[in-house]
Amino acid sequence: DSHNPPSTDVYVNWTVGLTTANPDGSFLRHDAIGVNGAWPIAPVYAFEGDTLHLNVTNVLDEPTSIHAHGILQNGTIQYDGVSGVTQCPIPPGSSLVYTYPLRQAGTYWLHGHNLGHYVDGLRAALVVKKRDGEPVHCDDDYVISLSDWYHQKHSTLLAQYLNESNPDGKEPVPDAVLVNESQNSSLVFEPGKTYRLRFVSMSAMGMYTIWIDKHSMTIIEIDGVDVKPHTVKSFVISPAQRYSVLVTAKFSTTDTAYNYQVHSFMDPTMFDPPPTYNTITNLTLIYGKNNPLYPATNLPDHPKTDTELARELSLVKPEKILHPDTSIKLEIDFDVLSDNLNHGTFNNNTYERPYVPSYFTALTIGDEFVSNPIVYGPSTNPSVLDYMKVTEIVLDNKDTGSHPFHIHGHTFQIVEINPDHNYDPSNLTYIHKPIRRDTVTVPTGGYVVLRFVNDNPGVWFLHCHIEWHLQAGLAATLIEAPDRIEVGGARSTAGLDPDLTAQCTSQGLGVSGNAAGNTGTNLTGYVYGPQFVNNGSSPTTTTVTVGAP
Ligand SMILES: *[C@@H]1O[C@H](CO)[C@@H](O)[C@H](O)[C@H]1NC(C)=O
Ligand SMILES: [Cu+2]
Repeated sequence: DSHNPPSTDVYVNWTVGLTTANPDGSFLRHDAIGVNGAWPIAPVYAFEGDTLHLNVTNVLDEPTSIHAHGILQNGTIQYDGVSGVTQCPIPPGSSLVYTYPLRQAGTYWLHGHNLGHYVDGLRAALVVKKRDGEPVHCDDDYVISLSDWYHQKHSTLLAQYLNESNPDGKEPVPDAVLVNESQNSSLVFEPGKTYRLRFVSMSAMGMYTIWIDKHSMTIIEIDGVDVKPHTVKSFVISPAQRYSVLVTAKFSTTDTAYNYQVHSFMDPTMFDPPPTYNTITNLTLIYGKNNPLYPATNLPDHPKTDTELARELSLVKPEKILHPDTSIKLEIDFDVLSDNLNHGTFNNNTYERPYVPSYFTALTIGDEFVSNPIVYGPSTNPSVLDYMKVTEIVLDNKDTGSHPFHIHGHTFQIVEINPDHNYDPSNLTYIHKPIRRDTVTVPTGGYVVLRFVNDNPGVWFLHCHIEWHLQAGLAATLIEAPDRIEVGGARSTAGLDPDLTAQCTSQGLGVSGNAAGNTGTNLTGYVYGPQFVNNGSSPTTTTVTVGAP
């Protein structure tokens, strides 16, 4: 409506450093990562059409970077914030101003994209409101973040996880489940009003089932994409996903005499051994500050999963199923590789960060080689996509856990999702009116087929959003329309933010040439990731890995 301000520049200053945090009240951490000396980090709010200027100053003693999850960065990929893909991480003592227009209304989040920093706390919601008013009425709008919390630093836990003594790849078990980064958060509900609750999962690993005592939820948005209102009792949200739901407050005096709880249940069976504490954390909806709590209801029986919602939800702007020009099949698995560590793999190949960020390779390698996947380095799992063609990606899960996959630079149609068996081209049941989102859970022993138009030239990361699995190499790069990748009107690094190139150089990392910093396809000196050996059963060699930390 006309009350909303005209497009503006939104300036946010984040000095990223260590801070104290004790969100579960049982362990004071001095090495949490916060912003401007505080944690949790306040959400960032803007209107569609605004330009965000996120000035990040790194006062940690290790490099960092910030990604805006779900923001498509069309034309602004230099600020996508992925270390090793679109930039070298910001070194200690340096700053980078991430500058990009916010063209998409919806619920997003900002998080560290280097060294698992978001697991240590470097995460915040990013809410972009529609300038002309939301299509669905609500009286008020709240963010509810969901996260897991560890008492130890991510790097300490990572060293235990990626360790020869952990050949099964058992992930670190969180010490607490948080809602709005707390275990006793609350929101005020006024009788009869309708609220939009924006659930944002900032989880490192946990999947949460959400329900509210005696209140139903009407889903209206998934990952920044508007869907037709669909009422559910409960749903499952995976790491990095978002759901906006409408909830209408009770108005009868019998009902408003109570306060009610929003429950977030983390499935303990994902962990080995499963956590023994109560993995349900609640947020209280306050109708009156002295009201008794309405008796808590139990975990509902069939919470809606990605698999069901992909068929039950429909887009506000319906789309027909896209017909693919190219299909890329990625088999997901975990194996002990040649470095004796358990890694995530696509088609038996694990991701290893290149010496030159892949986007810089695309800008500098030259016309003759820019569309040749070899120049990006075999250990970046590169796929080259042609401009305006339709890409299909089959994520076929051969692992015994489910994995939430995210693609940077796109929302994608989910045209098939099946938890019952692995991919079989002769046995597919397509979803003809697909939804779109940017993060999808690939079920255990099942698969997902997704499709999108190659309309966003750039180098986009495709990875599991379980942060442990990303660090274990479950990632790939999409080199999209490389012949059209340019910055400041040219395919060279001259038009880049000069801080980006300076920050690579100051850390001894490459800014031009192929993945090894050479010309053409000469990969002399290229550091491959650890290799697949005999089904991982008998590792023989150890690969020394270098690159950005
Ligand atoms: C949260 O709600 C659940 C029931 O869903 C209950 O078991 C648990 O004790 C509650 N937690 C707290 C801290 O009240
Ligand atoms: Cu995973």
